[in-house]
Order: sequence, then structure tokens, then C-alpha cells
Amino acid sequence: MSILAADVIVTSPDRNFVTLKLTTTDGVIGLGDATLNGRELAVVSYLRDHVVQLLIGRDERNIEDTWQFLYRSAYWRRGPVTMAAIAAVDVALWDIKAKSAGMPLYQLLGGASREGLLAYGHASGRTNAELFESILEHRAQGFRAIRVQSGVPGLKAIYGIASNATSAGNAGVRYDHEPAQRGAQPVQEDWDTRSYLRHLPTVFEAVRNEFGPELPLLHDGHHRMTPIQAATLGKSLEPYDLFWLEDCTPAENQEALRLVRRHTTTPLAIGEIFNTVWDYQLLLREQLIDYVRSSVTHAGGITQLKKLLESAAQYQIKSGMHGPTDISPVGMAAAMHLGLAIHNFGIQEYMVHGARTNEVFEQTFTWRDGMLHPGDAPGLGVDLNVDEAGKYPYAQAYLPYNRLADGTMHDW
Ligand code: EZ4
Ligand code: CO
Repeated sequence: MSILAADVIVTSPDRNFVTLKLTTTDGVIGLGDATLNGRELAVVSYLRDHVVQLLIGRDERNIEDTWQFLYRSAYWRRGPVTMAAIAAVDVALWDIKAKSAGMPLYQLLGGASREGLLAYGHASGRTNAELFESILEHRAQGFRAIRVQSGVPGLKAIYGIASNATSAGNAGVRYDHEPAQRGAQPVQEDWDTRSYLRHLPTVFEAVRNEFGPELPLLHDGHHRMTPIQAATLGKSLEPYDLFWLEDCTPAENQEALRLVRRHTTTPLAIGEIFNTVWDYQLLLREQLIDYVRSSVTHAGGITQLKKLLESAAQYQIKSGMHGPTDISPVGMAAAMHLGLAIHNFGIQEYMVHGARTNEVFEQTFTWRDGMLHPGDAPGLGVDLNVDEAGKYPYAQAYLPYNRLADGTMHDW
């Protein structure tokens, strides 16, 4: 038994996706998501030019050894490109193992620890009226937990706000916010932290007044605050009982979270751009966060994220896996199987994929009463329709970037 073929498939039904497809000598197919939003082709090259030939002939059953081989033999460790490539191989191998065992992947990971996964959606509005409408729409779609992003007076375009929020060329699908825009250049947005810090608590006050105390509310700071600003925001949001405040600082400087933690009891989530357990060392050991935001896709696959989440569990830190549309249905399925199996699941981010995406990727997951479940088909429960995928060639797309009023580049 060994790996016979490894194909890297790029498709852009509603947005770009990179998928690794492994086929064994027994004819079992495994899929892994390798999508890195805005830098997709770097991972394609990493896989096609450097990894595929290493996989052919390997025993597909040795997942841990393959992970260690790819990680250590590269010498150049960590980083989003490397870890997305390794994740794709890892997830495809888990898919194969579970299919060979005739089980849904979560059974191989220890079985179900819960009936389904509580998921949150992205509500947003330039004004409170728009935001309320978006929250109502999400509740109508079944969401029982909601991320709230709001426009800020004086700022034209900021992260997380749906405006003409339909994905390029995908009429009929309403995304809450699809930040990557197709085109040859990234779009510029603007930012002013003082206005944001003044405005946001008034938004949460209005939302609590309108929707009551029960609804779990989340917010994404998207790396734009300094530690003292983040501490200020955490404190000013305390009356509104957030489920979490996400990415309040960039946190390449993990110690920044010490200062935030000292000043606020608002729960903190971080890590969608982290790739390895080492990015979390201090954060876990000093209990500086409450939720780990890493996705299976960007943090080395099931093998590594499971270890990371198990080390988080000893500090009562839970999962909050990243789940925007740039995690493909394959990556989302991997997240659902892992989230169902681990004890310290917290919540799953869920942005609905477009109709074309769902034709390219045939899926077994269910969405019912605000809960996700990966389904019980053997493996991940996702098939890639290669003919359908072939209809949608790669289209260059970039995430936006931020400048302050005086032109200074700022974190986006
Ligand atoms: O900006 O996935 O919490 N979710 C997010 C996302 C990220 C995009 C980047 O590719 O912050 O919307
Ligand atoms: Co985020």
C-alpha cells in the first residue's frame, strides 16, 4: 500500500481554493485543503515543485511520520506557506485512513464528544439599523451566536462590513463579508483607532438593548490595536458580556497579551494567522487567552492542531477554529471532525460557501438549529468534482490593506 498519485487542484468557483488530492495504490482518494487567501499559488508551488514527488511511493498509513518528515526535512520551519502545504498532506492522509477504516474521521479521532458544533456567523452593518437587520437575517438562518462588526463614523471602508457584499460573479449568494477582492491590486481601506474605541461600545450597547442578554456576541479586532488600546476596549466592552474579543493585538509579540489580560475580563481569542504550537507557547503557559483561533488548514493539519488543542485543554482554553469562506469545504470538514471529537471544543466560525463552491465540493455536513455536524460518510465526507472544478480557473485576488488618515500603513 502506498501513495500512487498526488494532484494539486486549483479552482475558483466563488473564490480561489487549492486542494491536494492523493490516490493510493488501492484506489482510495484523500483530500486536503491548502488554501492561503491571497497567496494561493505559493502553496501550489510548494506542493507541486517540492512535496508531490516525496509522497509518491510512501506508505499512506504513516501519518505522524509523514508529518514529521515534511516538517523536519524541509529544514525551514513554520510559516503559513509551509504549514498550509503540510496540513493539506496531513488531512488527505487522515481522509484516506478513515475511508479505509470505513468510518467518519471523528470516529478515528476518538468519537463524538457532543451532538453537534455550535457555530457563529458574521453580522455587520455600516449603521446600527443595517447591523440589526443583518443580525435578524442570521438568526433566521439558524445562527445562535453572532459576530458583530460595525462601521465607524468617518471611516469609509473597514474590515468585516458587508456593503455590496456579494462575491465576485456569484449573484444570488449574499456573503456577510468576503474581504478578498478579485483584481490585480489590493483595495485600500481606512482606519482610526480612537474613533473605533469611542464608537464600538455604543454599538454593543444598542445590540444588547435590542436583542437582550442571552445571545452570544463576538467581535474581531483584526490585529489593529496596541496592547493598551486593546486593554481599553476589552474593559469598555465588559458590560456587554462578549463571548470573545478576537485578535485584539497582532500578537507576534505574545507578551502583549499580558497587559491586556491584566486589565480586562473580556474573554480573548487569537491565532487565525498562527501556524504552529510554538506560536502559542507563552499564551497557553501563562493562560493569556481563552480560545485558540487556528484552523486545521493553516496550522499543520489534524495531527498538529489536535496536539495544540490538547495542550490548551490543560489550561481550560478551548477551540474557536477559524472558518471563513477561504477555508475550503475540505478544510471546514476537517475542522468539524476535529471539533466533534475533542473535549475542549468552544465554538466554530461558519461562513456559508457560495452555490458554485458547493457544486465543486460535494459535502455531507449538516447545519441544523445553529449546529454543524460533519455527517457519517467514511472519511471527511467531501468529494471534489474535478470536472466542475475545471470550469473555474484561478483568478488573482488580494485581501485589502489599511492606511491611516496621514497615509501611514496600518495593520488590516
Ligand atoms: O480576515 O479569513 O475571523 N475571521 C477573519 C477572516 C480573515 C480572512 C483572511 O483570509 O478574520 O475574515
Ligand atoms: Co478573525
